Amino acid sequence: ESLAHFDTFPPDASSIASSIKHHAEFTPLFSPEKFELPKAFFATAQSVRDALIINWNATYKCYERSNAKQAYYLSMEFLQGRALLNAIGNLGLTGAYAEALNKLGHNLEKIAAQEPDAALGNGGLGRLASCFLDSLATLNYPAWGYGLRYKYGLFKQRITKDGQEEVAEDWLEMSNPWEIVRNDVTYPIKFYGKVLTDSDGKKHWIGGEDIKAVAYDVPIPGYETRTTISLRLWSTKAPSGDFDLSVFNSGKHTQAAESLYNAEKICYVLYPGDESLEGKTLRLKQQFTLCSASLQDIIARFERRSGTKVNWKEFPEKVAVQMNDTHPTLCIPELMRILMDVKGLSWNEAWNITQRTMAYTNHTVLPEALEKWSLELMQKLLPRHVDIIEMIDQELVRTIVSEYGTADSNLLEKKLKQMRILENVELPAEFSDLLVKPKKSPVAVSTDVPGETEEEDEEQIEPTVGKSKSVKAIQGKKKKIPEPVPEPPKLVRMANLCVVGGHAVNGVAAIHSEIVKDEVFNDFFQLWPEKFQNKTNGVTPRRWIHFCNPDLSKIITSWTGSEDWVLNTEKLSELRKFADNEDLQAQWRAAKRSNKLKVASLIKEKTGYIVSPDSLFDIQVKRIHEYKRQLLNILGIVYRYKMMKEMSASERKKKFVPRVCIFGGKAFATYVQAKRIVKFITDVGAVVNNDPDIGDLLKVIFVPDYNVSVAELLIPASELSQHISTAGMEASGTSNMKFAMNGCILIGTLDGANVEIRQEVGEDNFFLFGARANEIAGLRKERAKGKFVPDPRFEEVKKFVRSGVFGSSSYDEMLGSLEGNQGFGRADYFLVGKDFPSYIDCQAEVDEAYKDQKRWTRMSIMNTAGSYNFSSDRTIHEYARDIWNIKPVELP
Ligand code: DL6
Repeated sequence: ESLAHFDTFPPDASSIASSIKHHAEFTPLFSPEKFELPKAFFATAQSVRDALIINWNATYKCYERSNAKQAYYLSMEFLQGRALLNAIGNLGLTGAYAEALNKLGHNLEKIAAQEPDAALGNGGLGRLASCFLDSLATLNYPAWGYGLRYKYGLFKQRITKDGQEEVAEDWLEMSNPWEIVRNDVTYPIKFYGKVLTDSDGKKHWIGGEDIKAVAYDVPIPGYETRTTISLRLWSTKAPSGDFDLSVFNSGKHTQAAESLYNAEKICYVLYPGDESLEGKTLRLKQQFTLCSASLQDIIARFERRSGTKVNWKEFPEKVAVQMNDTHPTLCIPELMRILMDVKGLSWNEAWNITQRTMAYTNHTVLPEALEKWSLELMQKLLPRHVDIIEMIDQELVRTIVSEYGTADSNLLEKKLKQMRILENVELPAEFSDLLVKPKKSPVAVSTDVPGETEEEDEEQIEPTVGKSKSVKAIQGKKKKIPEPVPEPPKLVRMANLCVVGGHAVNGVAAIHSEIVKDEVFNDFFQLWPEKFQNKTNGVTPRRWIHFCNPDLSKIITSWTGSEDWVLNTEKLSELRKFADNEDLQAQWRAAKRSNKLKVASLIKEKTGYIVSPDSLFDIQVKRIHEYKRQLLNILGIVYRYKMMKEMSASERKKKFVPRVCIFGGKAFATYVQAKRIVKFITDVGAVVNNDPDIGDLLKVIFVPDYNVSVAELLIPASELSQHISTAGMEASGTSNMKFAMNGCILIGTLDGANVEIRQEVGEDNFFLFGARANEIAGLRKERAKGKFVPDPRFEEVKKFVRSGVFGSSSYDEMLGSLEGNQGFGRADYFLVGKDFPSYIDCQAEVDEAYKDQKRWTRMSIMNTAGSYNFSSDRTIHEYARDIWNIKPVELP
């Protein structure tokens, strides 16, 4: 094996120092005369990459030889964050790198801070994918991640007096030291064109637009193992020869480069705005690029490893593909297409292989994530895939008809309506007589008032992220003027296709998986109960305790007797027996305080506010969304502030503990209501933080540009964290797991993984409030009937806001969504008003508990101890055993 520029391997500090010096000199990224921070970061990263490549090559070689079954995790999002400290931590080289950098006049922490976050994801779903990669490598599972290499990651968030502003995140500006472009790994990707059938009935997809996908590989090292797996990210290019030199020379420069731009723009941004047809087309092209390039790559590997005799039936014994939500659904028709049209298999053979290979994870019950694509658009862009999808739909119709018979045509109609992959599309001819057809009047007219029927109400009010339309849609009832009803759009339901085309469907927390079975896919569950599973999410304890909270990590190691807990988190539960030990408690509090000091400096640097490290640090960080209810949190804070103002100084000191309420999170650029909430939080902060009556008793901070690196600072410093979604709406949450691991106590509803966390950490160590998931539908109905009597404290708070305390800004639209009686739509879909009283009562209990620091520290220790089950290692073992059927392969 080559040792790159190291004298020894694993390298010692002096060998590392010479490797860093080598890269500073020979990696041509910066001017030669300087060795300042950016250059030192790059040279360090290049040196770490050398170490990773040594293990990476060994891993490739070993997998090629063993030809074991591999899992492929396909995701449009990977939220990797920074790689440097994680990589040297996993390699066990942190001390050696710190020493080497000291020798060279640098400091590891400062060098690490130079790295931009790789933010190729939005939030939980993308970060989960990254945690899974860490666990897959650590546990020696043969696996690959596949995604897209977006030029611009998730936008940078600026907070101004007008609220959130989005700025492009040019994370590749200085190049990316971790990636290796594989110019020899490229695949053709086709769009548009037409399908021809030859005399043998074989289909040929021809013409159209051709581009190529190029592989960029990022090494993913496991912890305390040599296994280093790959995250392969696709970038897009025009095929060589597409630059039209004669057109360029004739002066039409833009036109000459048009096809280059058309190909490259596919990977420009994560989540291009999709209000326009162009935006939708681009997003569909992204999804298809991911699916097609990854499958061609997987198939090429399968064929190469099969040698001269390829047995396609064995494909599912060598390949497991996990679709991370519905975004990679096109894998199903694409695998069918390749197997039939390129490899010559029959429909039945291809379908059998596809179903046994594919599996789907559902991450949300919100309708916007159950993607539906316009059939018309898909037909234009991917005509052969639509043929295949239509065939799958027909087969499904046959199955439904044979399952439910034709005797009860109402039942059959209902089942077909709910289960078909194609929506608003006529039944295939052979079935068209089965159902009674509605008589068509020449001009169909609607006399419905939007929002009048239960069903429509639900549809209308659920805000669709990224669609400012949702706000308009809830503005008041229209008059009863008959309107011509346009033909409903023909759609492809991607989630239904996933359920039909795969062998496993899983939710991401116990309660969520039950909702998936009982509600979202109930019809499918009745038909194929064996497909449905739960895989409660997890997070990697390496990044989320060991590396981000070294002080706590040392304490855990010393009280559990070894560092074993990093790989076997069950060991964390041993802390329970020391929860009341005074020495442990003192060390525990000291670690928390030192983490709080770091956050206090971060807050000062980012916002200018000064906060006291002796206050309770109360944190809510996540995407801004109405169902996550940042509005409940901030209205609770406003209530606290109002009470404080009404009390004497001594009364308020007695009643309340000093708190720093920290928010962080990004609102989707076109999600108007979420942006209003961001602005409101900063407006409240501007008043409260400058109120001399209040001082340190209450501070409200919005940390701008929340990302993985900010989370790594905030979570270790947290004492209370908020997971307060309307019950039944948060699929799992994963930050709740990270907070609990770091000894933070959760306040939350019985939603997502909160339910399981509360069971594990103990009811006494969790602040529970709010309506339960099974009550929500009933409460909404009651609310709609005007039966809800709001708590007077909720009314007072809204009145207080409207009185102008927080500025002249009108908060009518924001507050109107909680009332529904002012032309802003139906009342309080997310039940903020309903849960408000139990929330503020629960917050009062938090104050009481915090006053007793012994009790609080005990609760904190019990949270870390009870978090052992939420390691992504546990989750990955379950996927490997129950869905992928893969086994670890240890490197020699
Ligand atoms: O499973 C990861 C994560 C969950 O923890 C969150 O509860 C859930 O909201 C999130 N889902 C999405 C769905 N987006 N889409 N599509 O991000 O997944």
